[in-house]
Amino acid sequence: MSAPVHHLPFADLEVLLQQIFERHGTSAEVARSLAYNCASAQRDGAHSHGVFRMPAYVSTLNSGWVDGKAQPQVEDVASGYVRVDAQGGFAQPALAAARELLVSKARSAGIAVLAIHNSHHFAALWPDVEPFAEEGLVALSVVNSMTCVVPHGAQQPLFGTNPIAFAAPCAGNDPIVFDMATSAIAHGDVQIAARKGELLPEGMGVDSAGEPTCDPKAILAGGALLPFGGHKGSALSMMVELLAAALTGGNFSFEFDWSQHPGAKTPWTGQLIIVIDPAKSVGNRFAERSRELVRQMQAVGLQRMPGERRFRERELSAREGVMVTAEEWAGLQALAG
Ligand code: NDP
Ligand code: PYC
Repeated sequence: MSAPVHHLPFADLEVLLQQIFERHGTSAEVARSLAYNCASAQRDGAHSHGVFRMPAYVSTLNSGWVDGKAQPQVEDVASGYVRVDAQGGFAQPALAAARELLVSKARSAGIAVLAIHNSHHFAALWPDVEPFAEEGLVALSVVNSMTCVVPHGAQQPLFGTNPIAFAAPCAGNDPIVFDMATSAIAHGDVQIAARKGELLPEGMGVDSAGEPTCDPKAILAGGALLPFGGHKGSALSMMVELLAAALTGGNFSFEFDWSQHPGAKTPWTGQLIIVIDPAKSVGNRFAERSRELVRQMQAVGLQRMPGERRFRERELSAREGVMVTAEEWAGLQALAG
């Protein structure tokens, strides 16, 4: 990545991204939701899903593949179940539309499921779960993406990079949050490595002949990724396909055909979110128990919790502004016209 030259206040970056989304055909509401998500990723140093994604959002919108003005349809299907048809739009506005109902169900029933289908998710997943933990709830989410991962023991790609994100409150601390692709590396990081001319560590992917390769360009040119942790990551990726697609009514990662929409990059799949109110089983003790677990992990030598790097980057961004490289800045200006 080239040297950082801009340090922007978060709100300024958010407004710029909002303008770009609206200029390329989204409603103001969708623009706000996506801009907040993308600016948050940049602020937290989650670079594979920060402003790096903007050209692909724009080419997707211009291709007509996604409806940037979709109005999600929320359905109250059972005491602990909410279903949303995102109407071919983005997943984040669908979550926003259902959020209040989801939380009230989780608080009354103790657990609630949000099943989103007919949706496009092209972002980091932690922004979808972290706010629940900030309200004292536990949240788990999965989303499937686009075929580029070879199931363990198979010869061809089938699964998406299929991330899993989890968030839980922790007394006196930032929430405990992890968010990880079930592939050995996120597709976004492969693109970044290819652009920088860097090699990947071994065990991440194969070339178009199915041979192991460390060359990100070979992976992108007809090759594929591998699941993390062999058969274990592969089983989790399969679970994500089942929960995010089969259960929600969305597409599996291999079921959509975007070939008639050159420039389309956003996977048209589904997303599942499960929200649990820990107060139903342990009163107000859950966050204290979380804290105790962290304490014990640190006592045995743990130096870094998942999520900790992001929270540190967030603090730095609050002090110094959100870092955007010269190249990224020029790209954003061009997209903003
Ligand atoms: P990483 O491998 O970078 O990180 C995974 C998790 O592990 C993070 O919570 C991270 O915390 C934590 N972590 C990393 N290193 C350490 C360490 N040394 N010790 C303890 N914890 C650590 O993420 P991925 O590359 O797998 O995924 C990147 C992003 O891509 C995710 O946000 C994911 O949602 C997104 N993605 C989105 C897809 C979609 O379809 N929308 C598809 C695939 C991926 P920290 O954040 O603090 O670094
Ligand atoms: O980085 O693997 C990825 C990804 C897929 C869809 C959005 N991000």
